[in-house]
Amino acid sequence: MKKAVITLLFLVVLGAATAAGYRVGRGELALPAWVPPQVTAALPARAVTPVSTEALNDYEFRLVSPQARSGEALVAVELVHKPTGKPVPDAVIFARRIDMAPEDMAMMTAPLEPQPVDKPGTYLFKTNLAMEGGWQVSLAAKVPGEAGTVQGKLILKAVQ
Ligand SMILES: [Cu+2]
Repeated sequence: MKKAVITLLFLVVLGAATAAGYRVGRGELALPAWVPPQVTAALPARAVTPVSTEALNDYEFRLVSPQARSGEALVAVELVHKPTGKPVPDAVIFARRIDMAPEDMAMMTAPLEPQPVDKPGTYLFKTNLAMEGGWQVSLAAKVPGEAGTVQGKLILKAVQ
């Protein structure tokens, strides 16, 4: 009778220890500070959710119009999620540049100032295209819910 109680107790403790070990392995349970570092080092590395950069190939910047009037101009860009064809609102464009790289004049730049726009997924910029010809719009953005960066290089033609 007494032996049966001890066996049962042993099984309960073993079960609890196994469950705790499983949770430590999954990173759900932190090890207490008194566990020696050798033990901590021997444990397998916790599974880290891989950061997918591939997903960002699903996004694309597109010029609403491939041409603009030279001089002061508004440039409208749409950010599209290609698999669904849907515009992507609320992207944070953290880098932007416009220059005449297509005409071998990469040093010739212009302002590219974000403007308010009421169409979700469309991003509007004010610029001044001092010269007719090809201009390259370079953009880098963060998309809500995505870890990586969306980049775009778009060719805009300034016409008279
Ligand atoms: Cu130029």
